[in-house]
Amino acid sequence: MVRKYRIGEPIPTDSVVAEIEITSGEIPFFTRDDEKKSLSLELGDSDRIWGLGETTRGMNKRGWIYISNNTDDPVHTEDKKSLYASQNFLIVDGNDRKFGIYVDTPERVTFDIGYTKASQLVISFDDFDFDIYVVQGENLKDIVHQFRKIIGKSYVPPKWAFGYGQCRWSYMNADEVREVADKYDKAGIPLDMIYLDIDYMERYKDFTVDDKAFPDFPAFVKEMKDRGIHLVPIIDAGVKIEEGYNVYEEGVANDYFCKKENGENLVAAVWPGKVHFPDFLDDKVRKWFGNKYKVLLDMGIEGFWNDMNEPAIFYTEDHLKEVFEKIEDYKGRNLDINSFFEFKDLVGTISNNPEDYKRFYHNYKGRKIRHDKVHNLYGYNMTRAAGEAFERLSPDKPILMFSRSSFVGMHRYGGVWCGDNMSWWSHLLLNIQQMPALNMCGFLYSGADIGGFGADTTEDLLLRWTAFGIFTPLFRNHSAMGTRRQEIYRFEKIETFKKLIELRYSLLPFLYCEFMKAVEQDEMLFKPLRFEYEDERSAEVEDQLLFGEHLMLAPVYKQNATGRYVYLPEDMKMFRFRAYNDYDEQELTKGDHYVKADLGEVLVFVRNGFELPLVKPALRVE
Ligand code: MIG
Repeated sequence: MVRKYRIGEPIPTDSVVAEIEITSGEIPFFTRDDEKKSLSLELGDSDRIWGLGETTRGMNKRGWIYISNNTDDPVHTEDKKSLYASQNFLIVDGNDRKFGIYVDTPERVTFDIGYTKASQLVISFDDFDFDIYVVQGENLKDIVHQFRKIIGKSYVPPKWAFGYGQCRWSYMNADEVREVADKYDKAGIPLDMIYLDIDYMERYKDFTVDDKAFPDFPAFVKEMKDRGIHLVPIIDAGVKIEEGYNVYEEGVANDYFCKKENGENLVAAVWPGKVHFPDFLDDKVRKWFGNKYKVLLDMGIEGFWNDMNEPAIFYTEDHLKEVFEKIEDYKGRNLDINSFFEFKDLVGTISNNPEDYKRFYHNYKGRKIRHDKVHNLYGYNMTRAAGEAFERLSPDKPILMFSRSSFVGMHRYGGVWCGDNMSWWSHLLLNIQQMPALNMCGFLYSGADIGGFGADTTEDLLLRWTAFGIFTPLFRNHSAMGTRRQEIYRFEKIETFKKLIELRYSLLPFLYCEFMKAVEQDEMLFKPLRFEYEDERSAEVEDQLLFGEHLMLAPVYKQNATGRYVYLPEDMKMFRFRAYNDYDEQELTKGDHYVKADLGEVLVFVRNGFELPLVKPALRVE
């Protein structure tokens, strides 16, 4: 059962699709403080909090403070409070009460979950305008199910998007892309996608292709597709300011860009240099921008990833000007320690500066609204623009779409990847822990950069991460420019990698069925153990996952480990895969076990006598 309460006059988000009448009266469970603009709840000692989507730290969110404020921050350490997404759904899981809440507002929301006071959950708001949905159900799974029912069905990508994908920032020209395809084919390793990062564009202009680097792009797309490989280009939020560039010119002529208070288009800078930001919150702008994807669809492209849509801002023209003026002041002055740090801050905080988000406006549902009030909806609406366009432009053929920034509601139009993680062992664990929380909020087609995006990967990390990635719907190896190259054919244990990727393809029909069931039935694909087992031990397991209805996963995520402890909440059969056709099986009893798992071995625990179906792998999903 879901009840909806309203405080103040919330700005709509379109995240909930069900029509639910507002219940009058007090919000149950919480104490409301209008002066402090907060809701608070006393927590019992053993209460656990699940949810909040793509955030830092563990599965049980208790003991930290999370802020919904979509941020382009490439360092996802434990001390961070905001990442790229705002997914304000959480579940309070106590011994005597279990319920979910969804806080529906684009504004900045702070979830202090036993941080300031261990015994309190305090949700505080910048403004005090929001809808809150209180979700009750028979158990944790049912609470998620009830919530998912009101936000609408999750996005389903084309089948080939369940294959393996190789990405790198950046493959600079067609030959580099061909080389990737050749190396995979030569080694006989399955591959369905090669991603194009920003350098395929002409000077980073959306919906253009650099025809020196990629001459006759449609022919190249076809060449690849004939080999069974899909090219998946990136699209950035900012539109380059350049005379003669049609997207820029149409946007200016029709007033499609975000404006400053004085009515001029905001000038910010991102990869293309100076850009304007399309006002994705405006229906007509969404339609216009969405139609632009047709340029690439017409060249044979069938999938995209949307980036920089928090939006990320390197600097705004106005802010930069102010900084230069202040720097003039510092010139010739004796920079004492205080003024030195002021000076350093001045320059150091110019990117993604909160003040800049207060300097431009949207035309949203007929109202002029300052960006910071609806900031969290920007990436969502960029992806919605694409998703709505694909329904018109490609009604019979699904198009792959996933985004970096997100908000609940966007799950109907695309998936997400978890942004700029690092080649750290701790981020493999973070990937494991983020998956169920994303699923709770409707994001099923999701995954993180396998091997880690920033910093240099190692062969063993990439192997362990690939072993986990076998199960994530989005299975993409991606890394940043300047880091160690991490295409798997560059490593010594190429045969081991090959067997892991083959195992993915061998499991594909099963993985796809589990995915589709989760979509159709509004269920989670990945669940914390707690969601199926009532025992106290299960509630504390944060490095194992239930996958679909029948499997439990226990990835190895520590360097130099040749095995790990696994907790079994019931008797299960364990498979230790070295390849789809090379594995041992063992019946294990409920309780703790130390289980060996060497590099290249994948542990799969099967529940209740289920027979795990494997097929002979192929080189392409099709
Ligand atoms: O500021 O396009 O998260 O996947 O490779 C970096 C370059 C911009 C951030 C994305 C990453 C991508 C990179 N982008």
